[in-house]
Amino acid sequence: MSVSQPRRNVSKAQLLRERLAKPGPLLVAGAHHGLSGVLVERAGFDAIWASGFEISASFATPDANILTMGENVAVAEAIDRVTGIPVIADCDNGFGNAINVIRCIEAYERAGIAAICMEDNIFPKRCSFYAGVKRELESAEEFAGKIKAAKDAQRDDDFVVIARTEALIAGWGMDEALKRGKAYADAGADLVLIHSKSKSPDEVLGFAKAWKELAPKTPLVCVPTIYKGISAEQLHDSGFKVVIYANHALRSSIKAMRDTLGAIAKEHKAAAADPWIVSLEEVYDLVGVDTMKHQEESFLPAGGERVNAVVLAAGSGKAVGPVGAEIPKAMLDLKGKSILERQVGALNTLAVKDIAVVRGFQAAKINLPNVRYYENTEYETTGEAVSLLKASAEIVGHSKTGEGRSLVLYGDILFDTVIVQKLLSADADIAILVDRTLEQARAEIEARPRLDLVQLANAPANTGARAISASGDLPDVKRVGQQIAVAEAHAEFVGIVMVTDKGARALVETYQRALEAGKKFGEAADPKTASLPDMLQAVIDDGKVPVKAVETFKGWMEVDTFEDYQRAWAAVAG
Ligand code: SPV
Ligand code: MG
Repeated sequence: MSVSQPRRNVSKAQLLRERLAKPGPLLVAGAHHGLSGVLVERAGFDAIWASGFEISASFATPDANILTMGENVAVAEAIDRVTGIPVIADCDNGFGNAINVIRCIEAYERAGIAAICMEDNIFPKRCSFYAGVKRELESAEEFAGKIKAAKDAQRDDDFVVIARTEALIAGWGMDEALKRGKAYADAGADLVLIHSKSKSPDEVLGFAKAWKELAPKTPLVCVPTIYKGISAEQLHDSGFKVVIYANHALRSSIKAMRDTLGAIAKEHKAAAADPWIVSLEEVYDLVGVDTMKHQEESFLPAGGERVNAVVLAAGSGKAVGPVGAEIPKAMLDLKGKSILERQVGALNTLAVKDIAVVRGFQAAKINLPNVRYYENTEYETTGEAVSLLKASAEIVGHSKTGEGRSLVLYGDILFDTVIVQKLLSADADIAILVDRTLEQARAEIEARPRLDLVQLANAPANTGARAISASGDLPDVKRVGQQIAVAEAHAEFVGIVMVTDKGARALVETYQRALEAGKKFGEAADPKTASLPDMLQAVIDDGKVPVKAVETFKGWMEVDTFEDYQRAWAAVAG
């Protein structure tokens, strides 16, 4: 199976023909590079207009045949390469006479372009909208010859040639426009584009009305840039098959770039740009970083360490209040993305793509793609330990060599990737992330119920400076659980554990033994209700595999109460 683009057995030209044969208007939007092409496709348009206006502007040059044919083809090809819908390339006037057109068609067809559009401006042209510039048209006869040359030059029968007349733009009147349109249709144009810079659509609507009598078999194309109030459906009802929104992606990007740069230049702070920018993750998504990762897995020699993750997400959001009453807590929305989606995104940026989620309360509501699921159907009467046991196959023996590492995390926490990166670099069979802010904020911690606290053996001096940068000897965890007095605790358990295969076995086996024996386990009276800290404590008490602490100062949030939820909303990026 391909891990990149889907295999295609129809050409883009054929695809365009199929789309043209469907009822209703064919919606097309302009692009000027691969990325804007991808955005056009994702917005749901039928085809992409490789706009001369946009491409010229992206080079900061006027739309006046200043760029060469080669430069234009290269951009159209770049757009076509990264998109699955047809590209209709704006070829201006074919970059010369009929002889130039022949090479132009050859170049665009070779580049995979489905259709080209050629206009009857002389070479060099001037953009249809520039005021006060010299505007001349070729003779209809000369331009019809260019259309004939184009149709003769194409190799794929499905390749589409659109002829565009500028007669209305040049002020030569409706009769001339119709005469030219008809001459180009007779010369073999597959479609005819009538361009207008009138503020009212009446001009193009008048053309379309007359066209029905004149050349009903040749569909019409329009570009409603200046007469912008009319809908594609209205245009379609009046006789237009193809509607091109030619330059809006470019113009919106100029506004966004200008405002973003203006804000940074004014405030001298990157955060000033936040209102106008997308997240880095959105960029990764648009450029296919995920696909590249799959390709790396499929085609690069295996090496490095494979890390997987198990998210314990069986609980409900009831404790958070009415917003969470009817959903799993992990599915609580934070500015359009659930906690779990944010966790998966963060894990993915850490190259942890192999993710399993243990569901329980309202399991069907957790349905993210690219995640494996386990069910703890007894979530009401059991604890995290039972949930983790359901997914124990994920952490015990997850790598064939036994060298892999696994993360186990609560489904209600948000975290900075850097702290998990630090956990992953710990040289230990079991390491847990602990937040040492506690030592500076005991009063605040005292006020919060049911916190998982941590006591360290030989706790190192608590200096924030060391917390993120330290490597080397990690302190041992002596106790972890909710019954530790705050005054005796050194840290708070963040809810993220890293285990090697050996660590995973210790964690699972000590718990399994306790379950079989059915006696008190850690702080849990019944081992069935045991928590993740109870499992860790059992391993510590067993004394065979040390549990190490990796320190952090904040860099994470737990969503346990409504106040937490509000704080999380304020903290996350949209
Ligand atoms: C373009 O987008 O380059 C076009 C359409 O040709 S227009 O700018 O309206 O002429
Ligand atoms: Mg153009």
